[in-house]
Amino acid sequence: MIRERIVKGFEAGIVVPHGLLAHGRGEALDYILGEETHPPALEATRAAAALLLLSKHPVISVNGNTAALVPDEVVRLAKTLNARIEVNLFHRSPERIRRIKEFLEGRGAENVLGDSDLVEIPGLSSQRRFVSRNGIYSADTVLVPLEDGDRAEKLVALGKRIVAIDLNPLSRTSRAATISIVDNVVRAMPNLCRAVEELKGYTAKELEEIYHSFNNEENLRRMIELILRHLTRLAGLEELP
Ligand code: PTJ
Repeated sequence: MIRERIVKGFEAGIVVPHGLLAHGRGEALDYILGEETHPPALEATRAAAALLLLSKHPVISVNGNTAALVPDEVVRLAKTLNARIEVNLFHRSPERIRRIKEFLEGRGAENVLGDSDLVEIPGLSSQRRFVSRNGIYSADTVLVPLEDGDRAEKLVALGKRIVAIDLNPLSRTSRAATISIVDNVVRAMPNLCRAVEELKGYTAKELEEIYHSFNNEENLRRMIELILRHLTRLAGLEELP
């Protein structure tokens, strides 16, 4: 069913061919993780929810794969957080931006950004450098599901906090992000929606505590350890200590 969503997105001109390749890489990594959400990913999700609720100007960055896989969760999260949605593409074309925008608006999204009043992120060569002045450019926190490495690093250098959703705990995005949720976007986004809805009534002090008790480096280390353990079990080798 998930693969069908990506293929339909490709046929509708939302997903690029490179997005199909990226999805295949994601499937392989998800298989190695046992196709389930692990405790470190849930902890990262909770910390991400706290950070997003503490943010004054959170923005959800959407690419082709994210739009095809989790459009309803993007809209639900934006509404709960009162966050802006911005279409930001690696393989940018005005036609794709328009299609993705219309697709999300058809699912209930309002004022989707990404096609006008654009400014450039300094030092970034990819097409992702074009961001909306009222969106990613002025955001304090940006949610970047399924990202290629460069932009996350540049946004962090600009002082923004980044929440990444990426099945690869070794990717540049996962390493550069403030919080990385190592999980499939199709599980991580509903979990993130639920976590935000649950934490919405918490005080700023309680949210700060959740956010500050999170350590991204340590969380990624635990995810790598989980992969090792899973493969060790599959190979029938002796359990790791
Ligand atoms: O729509 P565009 O033009 O912005 O292009 C989007 C893609 C995804 C093609 C572009 O950003 C790209 O090339 O990304 P990368 O460098 O392939 O990185 C994508 C990352 O997402 C990889 O680390 C994949 O393992 C991971 N990934 C793939 N599918 C999923 C995933 N992570 C979470 N959930 C998935 N379903």
